[in-house]
Parts: sequence; C-alpha cells; structure tokens
Amino acid sequence: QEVHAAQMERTFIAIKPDGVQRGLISEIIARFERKGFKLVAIKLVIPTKSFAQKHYHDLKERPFFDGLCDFLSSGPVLAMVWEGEGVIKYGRKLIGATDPQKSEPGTIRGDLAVVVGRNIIHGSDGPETAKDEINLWFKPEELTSYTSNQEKPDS
Ligand code: 3AN
Repeated sequence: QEVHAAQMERTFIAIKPDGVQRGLISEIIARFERKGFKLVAIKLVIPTKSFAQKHYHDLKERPFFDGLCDFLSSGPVLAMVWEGEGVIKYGRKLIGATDPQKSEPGTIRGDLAVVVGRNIIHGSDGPETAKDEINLWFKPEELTSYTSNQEKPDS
C-alpha cells in the first residue's frame, strides 16, 4: 500500500557556538538519533553577524538582540535539519525550556546548560519558522532524501 506522506515534517536545529566549543555535538546528536529522528542535512558554519540578525529577526526589539547576534556569529555553529513525525514540537521537548534554570532534568538544556545567554542549542518553534530557517541556512540540494533503517517496516 501507499504509505509515504507528501513531505515528512522537518525542523531546523542548531548547536550554538557554546555547545560546539564545549564539545557537546555528539551528545546532542545522539539524543535526536536515539529518539528515532532522521538527520537530513548538517554543516558546520561561522555565520556573519548580519546572517545572525536574519536568523533572529523575530527578536530584534528585544534588549539582548545585539549581544545574541554577536554571540551566534562568534564561532562555529552546527546547523542541522532533522525529520520525523512531530519533530518540531518533540525537538523542542528534547531541548527544554529557553531558560536552563527552568528546563527539566532530562532535557538538553536541563542537563547541559545553566544560563539563558548560553543555552547551547536552537530549535524552530513552529512549522512556519522551521520552513523559513531551513531555507535560510540550507540550499535545497543540501537536503538529503533517504530511508533510514528505523523507517523500514520489516527491518
Ligand atoms: P528559544 O531558543 O527557546 O526558542 P527564544 O526564541 O525566545 O527561545 O530566544 C532565542 C535565544 O535568545 C535564546 N536561545 C537565548 O539564547 C536568547 N535569549 C532569550 N531570552 C534571553 C534573555 N532574557 N537574555 C539573554 N538572552 C536571551
């Protein structure tokens, strides 16, 4: 029978310079992999400040905007696209609340971060921002399409 959807849900996830610098890449990727989400794009980039401003444009009125953009452009960011049923919302759940003082133990920020200005990871907050952020960070040809083992019904 036909089981494929038109386009499986995708989200943009980035490990920010503090997470990369602290050596948390494998720890964070492991959590998304073990959950069963599928990595469809990944690259390490140092964004320019103007690129960071585009990424965070929704926050431009906030007092921390300038410092936040300086920080995002201060070193390598691991940009990724993850795919799977419910990945946008559940990805946020894996990440935990924005302020690491409020994120639950067991979440990435709850287990690995202490302050909001250094909360190590970004995840899209909804379907529209996911689409915009994927388009901002990746060219269409950088997004791969394949079937992972976990998706094969008889494996
Ligand atoms: P989230 O990353 O959980 O979606 P947003 O979109 O409200 O949270 O904030 C984006 C980023 O801005 C956060 N990851 C954090 O690095 C930074 N940020 C948010 N609130 C503050 C704050 N009060 N002071 C400093 N930085 C903040």
